[in-house]
Order: sequence, then C-alpha cells, then structure tokens
Amino acid sequence: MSELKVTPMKPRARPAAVAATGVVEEVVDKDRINPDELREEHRHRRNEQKGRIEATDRETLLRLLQQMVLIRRFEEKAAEAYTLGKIGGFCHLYIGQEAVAVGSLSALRPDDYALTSYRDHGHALVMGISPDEVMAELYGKAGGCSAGKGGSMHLFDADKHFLGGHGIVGGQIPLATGVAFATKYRQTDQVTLCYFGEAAVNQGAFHESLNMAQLWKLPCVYICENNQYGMGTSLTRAMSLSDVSRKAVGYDMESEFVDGMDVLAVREATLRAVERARKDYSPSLIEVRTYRFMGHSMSDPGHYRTRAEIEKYQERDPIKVFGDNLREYGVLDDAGLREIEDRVRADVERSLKFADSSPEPAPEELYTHIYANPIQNKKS
Ligand SMILES: Cc1ncc(C[n+]2csc(CCOP(=O)(O)OP(=O)(O)O)c2C)c(N)n1
Ligand SMILES: [Mg+2]
Repeated sequence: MSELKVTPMKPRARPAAVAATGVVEEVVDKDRINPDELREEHRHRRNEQKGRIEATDRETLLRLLQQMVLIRRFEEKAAEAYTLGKIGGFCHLYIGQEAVAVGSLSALRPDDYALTSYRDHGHALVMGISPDEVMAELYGKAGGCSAGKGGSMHLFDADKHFLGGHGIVGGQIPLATGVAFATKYRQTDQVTLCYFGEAAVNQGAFHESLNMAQLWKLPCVYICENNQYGMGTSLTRAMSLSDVSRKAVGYDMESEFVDGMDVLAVREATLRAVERARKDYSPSLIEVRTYRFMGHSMSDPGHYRTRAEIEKYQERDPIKVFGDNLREYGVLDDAGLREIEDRVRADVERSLKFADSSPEPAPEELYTHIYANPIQNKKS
C-alpha cells in the first residue's frame, strides 16, 4: 500500500537542558509511556478492528478512510505552502490524529455542533467546510470560511455547525458547554462535541465546565485528544493524574478511554456517548489516546522527544492500520485505494489553486464581523 505512506519527520537530537541556575543538566528521560502496554493495546485494537469492520457498512468504511486521507494530503500541501510563505501566522497540523476527528464526527447528525482548539483543519473538513474554503482561510484570503480574517486557528462556519477553531487553550470548553445549555434550553435533541488537548485539562475552565454539565445534565461530549504533549511538555511532567478519563469520576460523569489510532473504536465510543446525550442529556468525557507525528506547530524544533518514540507511533499510523485492514478483509483493493488517493489529490490541488486566486480581504472588511448582532435601527 505504497500510496498511504507516512509523512516524513525530522526530529532533532535531544540536547542537554540548561536549568534556571544556568547549570547544564543531563536530560532525564521522563517518557513513562509503557511500550509493552501500548503494543498489547495496539494488537488488541487491531484484532478488534476486524469485528468493527464487519459490523460497519462498506459506504461508511470508505468514507472514513477517504476523510482521513483527505486531512493527511490537505495538511501535507498546507505544510508546503507554509514553507513557501503563502500561509502566515500559526499553523498546527493534525497529522497522526486524523482518526479522532473522523471517527467521532461520524457519530453526529448534521444539526449537531462541534467546537475544537487551534488544531482544527481536520475537524473543519469533516464538518463539511470545503477544502477550497479551508485552504483559502489558511492563505488569509477573502474566499476563506472566515473571510480570510481568522487563519488556521479560527476556522468557523455557523451554517455547518462548526463553531471554531479557538486559540486560547481550553477556551472552547465553556463555550461548548454553553452551546449544549442552549440546545437543551430550546428543547432540541442536538448534541455538542467539544474537543481539546490534554494540556487544556489543567485549566480551571475544564473542571468548571464538567461540573456544570453533569450537575445541569447538558448534552455535551467532551473529547480529550490526548496526544501526550502540550507544546514541548510531556503530560507526565505536567499532570499529577495523567489518565484523563479518570478525572470524570470527580464529577460523577460517564467516561471512556479509547485508542485514538483506531478510527472505528473512536466512532463507537462517540456513538455511545452521543446516544446518552441525545436520550437523556447525559454528558460524557472520552479520553482518546493519540499522537501527533509533526511538531506542535510549524515552528517546533522538536527537541523534547526522540526519533524512536515517533517511529513507534508511526507504526500505528491510523490511516495505514485502517487501510491495511480494509484490504485484508476485502473491503477494497489496490485500485479502490488509488481511486481514493486520486480523488483526494484532485480536491487538494483544486483548493491550492482556489486559495491562490482568491482575493485579499478588502480594507473595509476590517469593520465587519465584529459584533454578532449589531444593534440596528436603535431608537434614541
Ligand atoms: C490560555 C493559554 N495558555 C497558553 C497558551 C499557549 N499554548 C498554545 S498551545 C499550548 C499547548 C496545548 O496543548 P494541548 O492542550 O495538549 O493541545 P495540543 O497542542 O497537544 O493539541 C499552549 C500552552 C494558549 N494558547 N492559551
Ligand atoms: Mg496535547
């Protein structure tokens, strides 16, 4: 399956650390991830995926694969465009984590909502914002989904029920809780998915939101994309309890731990949580253990992790695992895979052309989209 190759990485050698005192210290490897446990989990998940593949219709399986491939190829091209200087500002890639957005968002109805952090390209694409509009937004062009004024971190489309794209770590958690409150208040059965990284769990906003959501029974599914790093800091150095799913106990909330490299495992856990939320407004916390293959952002020198660690996770590339399994179980053949790749590549190429030819936002656009509901015809 040569088409689904892993994006090459360039991790650097781990340097000596300079302590606050100025003394050079030997870096202690604090990677406490147990490789045996992970291998066992992976073997288990790989075997389990077989049953899940059999239980899922072919159309869904192919759609999930195509969406993951789209995110991967889209971001590979975005990274190239960034290096060429066509994209400015911050840009956080999702490569390696595709199974999380694709699996979980497949559990939603079109009228449900999703909010996420600045690592938002994948979620936006799956929520139905076109590659053209996402790429143009990265380019800061008028044809972008946020009219070129949001950039990579602030993709947004209210019509598609994708409410951002948020740059403040954890900022979307109370917002999503508010959206869930609003849908309950209006007596709809819509569900809100709220994504955040594991570093956001250390924010007070996370705890306040979960407490309120459980107390008031708000239909929100909190999905922690635990990629094990907050910028260059391993979660084991920043969290006293790094099993995020266990934090739900403090709020008497349902929770699950899921392998984020298995798109179908993520889908199934989310389907269960969405059903709870839709049926009786019960919120849930899902910890999805995943890994980003690229740096935190485009400017990450990658000094904080080893090549061996990255390679370990690249062996579990969610696209490769799923693609290989689909071939093994006869869901698609090489020609089918090539067709998906060709279609995706054509879409991404078109998005680059669209972004290139889209105009810059007009200067008067500085004064639009500032207030959601400007007070018009106000009697004074
Ligand atoms: C309130 C706040 N503090 C700090 C930052 C700087 N910052 C940006 S990303 C980040 C790490 C977040 O890591 P995590 O939540 O695990 O998400 P990931 O980047 O791994 O997806 C930090 C500290 C910020 N944007 N907002
Ligand atoms: Mg993280």
